[in-house]
Amino acid sequence: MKLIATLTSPYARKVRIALAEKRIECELQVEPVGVPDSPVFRFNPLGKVPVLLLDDGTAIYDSPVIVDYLDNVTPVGKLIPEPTRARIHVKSWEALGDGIVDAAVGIVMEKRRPAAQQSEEWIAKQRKKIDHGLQALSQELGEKDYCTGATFNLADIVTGCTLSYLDFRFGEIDWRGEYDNLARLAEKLSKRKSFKDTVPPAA
Ligand SMILES: N[C@@H](CCC(=O)N[C@@H](CS)C(=O)NCC(=O)O)C(=O)O
Repeated sequence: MKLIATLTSPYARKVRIALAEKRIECELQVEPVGVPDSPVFRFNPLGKVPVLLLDDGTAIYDSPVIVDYLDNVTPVGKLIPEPTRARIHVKSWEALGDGIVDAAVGIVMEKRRPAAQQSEEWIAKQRKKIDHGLQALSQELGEKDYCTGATFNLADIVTGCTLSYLDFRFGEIDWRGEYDNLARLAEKLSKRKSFKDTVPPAA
């Protein structure tokens, strides 16, 4: 099994942390994305990472599908609970975290375009999603130890990757100053080996 990824993708980091937490061995293949002849198109018609390549050549994407698959490969370190309501709660949390990252990645891409082609209005619209998303994450977390209660699961992985991506690309967003509870959670998560081993390299 092989994971096609970049070292800076927050979606790929989610999968790498899930692999580590579940103690699943997987080769990492780093490939460039966002370039016209990216080799990733050979595995994913959308040209996006992460892609999980199974030994029989099957390509699995995107990150929520990969994590769902991995969680069923072994019961070790279950990341998504079985009961429907609990499962949907965790998956909704994943959708929220990924949605914040979608907006953040979108802004990063927009700012790479020539200045004259950038839309301030579009950037402001994405920024609103980030701000509202952070508020929702904090409200949902409340005073709990982990996102959905007393135990670590996929919701925590996604939240940790999301907050860390904001640090990585948007140092000016002071989410720690605004949300004590998110700061506490992020600090706790950053001590896990799976998070330490997947910190993105300096930009
Ligand atoms: N919904 C996808 C998003 C994946 C994604 O957008 N990955 C970015 C890297 S952070 C990418 O490959 N971008 C290249 C492109 O859009 O061409 C997932 O969760 O896997």
